[in-house]
Amino acid sequence: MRHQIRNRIIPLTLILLAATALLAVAVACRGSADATPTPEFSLPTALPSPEGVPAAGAGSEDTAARTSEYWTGPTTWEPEDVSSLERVTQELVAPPFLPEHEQVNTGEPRVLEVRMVVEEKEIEVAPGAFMWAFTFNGSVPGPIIVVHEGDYVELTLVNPSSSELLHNIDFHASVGALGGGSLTQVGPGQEVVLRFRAVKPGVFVYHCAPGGTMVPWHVTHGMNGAIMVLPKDGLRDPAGNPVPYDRAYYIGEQDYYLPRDANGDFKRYDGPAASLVDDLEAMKTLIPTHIVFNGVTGTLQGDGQLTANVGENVLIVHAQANRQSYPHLIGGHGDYVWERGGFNDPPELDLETWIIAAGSAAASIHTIRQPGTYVYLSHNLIEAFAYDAKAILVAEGEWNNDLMEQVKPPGPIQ
Ligand SMILES: [Cu+2]
Repeated sequence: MRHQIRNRIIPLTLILLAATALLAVAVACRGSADATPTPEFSLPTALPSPEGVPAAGAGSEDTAARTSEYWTGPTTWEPEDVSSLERVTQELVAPPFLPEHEQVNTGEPRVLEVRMVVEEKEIEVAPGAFMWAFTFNGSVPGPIIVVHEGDYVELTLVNPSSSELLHNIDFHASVGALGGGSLTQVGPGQEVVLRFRAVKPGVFVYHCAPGGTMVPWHVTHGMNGAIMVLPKDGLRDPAGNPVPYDRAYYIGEQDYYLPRDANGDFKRYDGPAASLVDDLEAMKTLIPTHIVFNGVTGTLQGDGQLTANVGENVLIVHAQANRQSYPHLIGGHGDYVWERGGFNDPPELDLETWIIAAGSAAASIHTIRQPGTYVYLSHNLIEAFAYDAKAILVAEGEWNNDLMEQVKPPGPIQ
């Protein structure tokens, strides 16, 4: 018996040795073909200890902290000196509005200071459908930041002690450290300051990304927003001519996955973390229970409808942090559309519908030529009307019969 086992073990050992040798050769070949090591990113799912969080403003003596599991940056590090740059505080505002900003700013780069405070709060997504939202500054989506290419964004992220959960922020507009996610982990009662340079002009998503399945859990609980990085000389058409906008709106499209009880009713929970287990099951169906614009159903309709005047260029920034969307303006067009969000790309002209990829934002300018009611929606019409992925835009001004006229009103067939 023992002999039989030994007879099996020896060939097995040989096979394992051969496999190991082959693997070593494969790794060596890969290493010579591609000298850049594959980075291994992993984010902690638990609150880091205070010593594990890199200290703001610390110098090279902080190397040990910065090479901890929360930081994949250089092994030596000196703070960047931005003391000579103008500092501006940007007062963030609730969606669908944008903070005060200039469309053109060809001056020196600036440091824009912004402040975001986490707020975990229960919202009523639709009548009878409650959810604990995880928010930046209390809104879904979080506020939009507007800067110019080359500017620095200096964010103070505050997680008040009233929170239950760890949060952070991943800026798709930034470079390094998982979009800042690994440098901004803040537990309840902590704040952190992150500065990054906006080197790519365009519209970009930001979102909370605390690691693992916490990432989609936080994002689908509303913890996402957008930043617009304008070219220094403003938006341009494909020929390079300026395309200024007269007003701007910001839409965050949100998919929610709310758990139901045995009767099919939406469940309600006592606190932010209580729904986690049920939420993970609901999320993994990949079938949203709600798809809305700006937090809850109907936000951009009725009292919240968007307004414009005939003759204006209306800019709409539309972000979707987790899912695709198909914007369309019923009764109009996307006169200029930066479908993938990058302002280094010339805009597409005169589109009927465009696509927003999951985890991105698009910018579109609509020249309003007729008064009346427009519907800005996702042209998956089930998502627009059976869910509520839509906004109403009402324009005032003079009707143009040359563009459209009802030649004969509805009446009996003659
Ligand atoms: Cu979060």
